[in-house]
Amino acid sequence: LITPLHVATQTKPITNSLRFPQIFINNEWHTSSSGKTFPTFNPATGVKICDVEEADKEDVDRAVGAAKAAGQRGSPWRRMDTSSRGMLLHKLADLMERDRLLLATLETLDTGKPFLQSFFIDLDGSIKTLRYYAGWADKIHGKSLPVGDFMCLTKHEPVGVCGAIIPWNFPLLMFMWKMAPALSCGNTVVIKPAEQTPLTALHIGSLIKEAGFPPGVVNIVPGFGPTAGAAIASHMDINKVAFTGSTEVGQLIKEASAKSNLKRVTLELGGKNPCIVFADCDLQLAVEETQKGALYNQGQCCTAASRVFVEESIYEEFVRRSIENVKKIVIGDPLDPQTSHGPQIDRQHFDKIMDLIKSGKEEGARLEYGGAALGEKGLFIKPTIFSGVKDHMRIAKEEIFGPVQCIFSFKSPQEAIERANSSQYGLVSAVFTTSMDRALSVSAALETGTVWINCYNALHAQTPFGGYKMSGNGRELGEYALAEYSEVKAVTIKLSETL
Ligand code: TXE
Repeated sequence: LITPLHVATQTKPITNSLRFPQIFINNEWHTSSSGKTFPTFNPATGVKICDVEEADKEDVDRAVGAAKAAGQRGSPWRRMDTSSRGMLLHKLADLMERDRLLLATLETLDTGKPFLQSFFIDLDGSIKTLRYYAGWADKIHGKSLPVGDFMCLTKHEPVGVCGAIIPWNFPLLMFMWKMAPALSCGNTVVIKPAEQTPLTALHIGSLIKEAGFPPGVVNIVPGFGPTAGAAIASHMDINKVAFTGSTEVGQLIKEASAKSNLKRVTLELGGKNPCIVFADCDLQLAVEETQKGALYNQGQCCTAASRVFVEESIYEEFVRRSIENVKKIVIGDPLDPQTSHGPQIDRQHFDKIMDLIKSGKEEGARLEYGGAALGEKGLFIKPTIFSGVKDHMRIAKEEIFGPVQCIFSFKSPQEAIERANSSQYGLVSAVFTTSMDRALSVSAALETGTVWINCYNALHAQTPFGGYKMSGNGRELGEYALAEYSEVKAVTIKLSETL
């Protein structure tokens, strides 16, 4: 059995491993220019883990200066053989494997997510993302295009300094989704982790240095959104920004880009993700996958299966089995390897979820399970199931980002598709049926960047991920992400001699 690093008091020994709760610029650790720090807490206990140096605009400026210098023509990073660039990414992945237990423990302490999920899902996904893009580093190249009396070459060049603004729900994984393709394409980065969860990002800083990346290639600026985050979004020397977070902040980032230097923007925002469960499906599979989709990571996923449409003839049985299934969830200390459900990230978020649960009850959805906090204090919410949910209810329209499964019923495929698509969001969707014919025609009609068939949350480094509509712009992961991190230069040569 894999267990977390021994944490006798849950804070003291682990803080000994946190040698550097500081700002990481040019492979060195810095205190903040303002002298300010901010605390990060364990959401399972409310206990402060440590204070972290708080980066502000001035620190972002220094980080961007370092990143710009590191990526200049003639710099060691720009001149590095592309295979060596890939080897550095592999080296970082090796170091993450070495420190996997520490990183998973830190991730669980800072986010409250169950330890085995940190260890197997977050760490596995992060390491695989690095190795996937390590493999691309020496395979990114252009074409030669014959055009009459000209020869045209295309070259794929780095975009330059890339900013990344990371959320708290998958701190390490989102860091890798952004940093790995950026570095693979030869860019330099300035990364702001979420203020709730800076710790694993900072440990990665120490591994970046140990792996041997030249100074300034990766810079990490822990801090808050309206200060450090906004400074990245509006910086004149940042050429691209990648953001994962709320739709509201996504709009601010695009606006800041437009008003500064028109930097490229990729956004991965919210979702209100529909699952369509047809009567001919493998019912138990559909029950388990849709529920895992709704409740995974305490429901704090942009991919959360937040609208489950079930065909009328199997609706009652589906609800009955969903209630049976939810009873298997073990709520508790996220550091206990038996635990499968931890606390929400912070009080503000907890209150938002509880308010939406209240609205579901008031608007007439049928509470089948949960619907309350666990205990008087703390941030734990019981996994919750509502049936009889109607499209006009707040729980049907707003992103809850909490452990709430909403079950709807439908009569015809046309109706299900129409209702599934009637959302401002378009991130992911899922179809459960044993008819491949139906699965393919329904997936063609769904307006989402990903459609899962008979599975859920099946994310892979090789597969592009991103949203339609207000779920975002651009794609992360896979070969598609490389285009987001490269400029294509056309070099045209006039051929004077025709032989
Ligand atoms: O997100 P924010 P919050 C959704 C989810 C959640 C809601 C609010 O519905 O309930 O958003 O969560 C930085 N300029 N998602 O408040 O504020 C911030 O510091 C630049 C979906 O945590 O968007 C953090 O690093 N940056 C989601 C990051 O943005 C700013 C993941 C995300 O924080 C900024 C998280 C600003 N003005 C929440 N303001 C997903 N898609 O997975 C904040 N930030």
